[in-house]
Amino acid sequence: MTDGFVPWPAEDAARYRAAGYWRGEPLGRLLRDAAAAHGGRTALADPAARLTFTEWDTAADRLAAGLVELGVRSGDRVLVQLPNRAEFAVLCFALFRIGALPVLALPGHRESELRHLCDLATAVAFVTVDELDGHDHAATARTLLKTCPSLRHVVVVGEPGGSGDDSGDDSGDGDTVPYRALAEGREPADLPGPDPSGPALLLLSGGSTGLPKLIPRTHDDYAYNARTMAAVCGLTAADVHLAVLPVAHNFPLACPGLLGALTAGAATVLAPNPSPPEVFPLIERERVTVTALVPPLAALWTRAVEWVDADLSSLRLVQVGGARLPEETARALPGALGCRLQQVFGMAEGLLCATRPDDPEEVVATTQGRPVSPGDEIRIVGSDGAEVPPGVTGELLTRGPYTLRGYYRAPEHNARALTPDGFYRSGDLVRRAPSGNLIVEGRVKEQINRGGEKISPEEVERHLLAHPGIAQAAVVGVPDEVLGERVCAFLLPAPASQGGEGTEGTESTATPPPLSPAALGEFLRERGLADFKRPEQVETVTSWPLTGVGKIDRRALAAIAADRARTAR
Ligand code: OOB
Repeated sequence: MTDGFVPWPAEDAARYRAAGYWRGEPLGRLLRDAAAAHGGRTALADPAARLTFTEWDTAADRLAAGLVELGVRSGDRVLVQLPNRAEFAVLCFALFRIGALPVLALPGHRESELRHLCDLATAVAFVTVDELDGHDHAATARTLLKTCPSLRHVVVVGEPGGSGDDSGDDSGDGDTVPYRALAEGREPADLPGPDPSGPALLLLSGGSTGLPKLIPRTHDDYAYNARTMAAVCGLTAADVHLAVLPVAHNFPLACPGLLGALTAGAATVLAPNPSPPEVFPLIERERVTVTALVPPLAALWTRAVEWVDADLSSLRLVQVGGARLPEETARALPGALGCRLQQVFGMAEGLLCATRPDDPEEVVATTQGRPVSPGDEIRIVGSDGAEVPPGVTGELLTRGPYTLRGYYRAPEHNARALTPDGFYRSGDLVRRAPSGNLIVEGRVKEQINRGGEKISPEEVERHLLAHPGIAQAAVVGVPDEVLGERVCAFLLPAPASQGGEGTEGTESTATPPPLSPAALGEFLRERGLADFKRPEQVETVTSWPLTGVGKIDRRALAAIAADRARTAR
């Protein structure tokens, strides 16, 4: 089995099989079965393509043959960074069929994150798009190809030369190939099916300590994940699922998402852009019935019905998760969008909690639901590790048929992230409401949740410390009305630049302050860090508030940041 993968203990695996959770079917078979049952019906739609289940199935087989010809083998890792378009779905299934593991990067990731993922997974290939949102992904891919030792091939959807090709050659070092050349005109190869109990893909963790970790999801566990969420949402072949969040994320991918829709014979519409003027007409045109949003989008859509004229009457269920949903939005959304709301408290590591479509309004508006599988085990513990009395807030620990038993290639981290008996420490603070539903109260992990996007303060701090003007840095999350939290960097300037004001809004406009958010943003962009991790607020300090044990007091910093933002307004 793949090195660096922690399997479930044999007795648990046997239990999950006996209970029927794990069916021993590789993910590739889900598509084969859907093609057999629903062949000629629409399965995928994006602005450029429309595929039936049969077309999707055949395209995956052909692409698999092309990838094998390129040298991709069972067990290989392939870094994937694609936006919401049909190629993503075709590629994932091509890789599932080979038994190669997609490593699912988000479209917002840049060279720094991609390099880390490539090196951690020792990826043999990187599949990306030529250009997206003004960023030349093909150029980044070429840089990685030169500098990541494991990387042998880059596959580009679109023009492999990239818009800003400065190499002078015709994009040909032989290792960069256009996606269409791999996909077209091939006969399906005869591939031995992968072991369904082994890993099928690697999802990204939000990351709290340092750089993102990789989460191995097996064929068995991920199929169960998708099927269970499809059942919880009551998905049928009559549904039309809309992916508006980046589909490489677990939520729109498999909760129930693209994979859950597939298991139900429902179509998935892939939207490149979640903004209401673009997506509402799409909902009307495609008669979308179900979609997944993060809280800031849920709030935006709820307000946008006032100014975007479209018929949203096909919508029956909107799922919201990824971050705390304000109760006000939870109460307003169903009326505004004319559908039911489902709160989802989930994690790429596994556990999914959700309210159910027939729950009382009060439960849906005020809780984050309950585990979706009878196999999910939950413990809510205090700082001493002992379970807290019912109704008391504590850290959520969980174990179950689709929750990881270890991050990929991370034995030391795993020793801390999981208990000796295999419970995953979520880092989330929850309490159980009398109804049995969980309420997320906060977290103990050092992570910033920016509207559902997870940011590791340590990762951003490491980049900031490379700045010559910065001696020390601490990055914290500050409450934000729209995003829930925003990123604030506290900086202790290096001696030479001390006295530089570092904050915005100073009177002198002649020389820009050296450590302004804009200047730092540019610095971080040059270092290849994703834009969404850039500090939106920057504060300079001359000393740190410390906790009782002498560590930087991040809570005090967050309070200072909120205070300074208030007075700066
Ligand atoms: C989802 O997955 P991740 O891996 O990006 O983030 C997981 C973390 C949780 O541990 C929790 O801290 C936070 O995101 N979270 C929520 C939440 N849902 C997730 N915090 C408060 N309220 C919620 N409803 O975010 C994810 C994965 C699958 C489905 C939905 C979300």
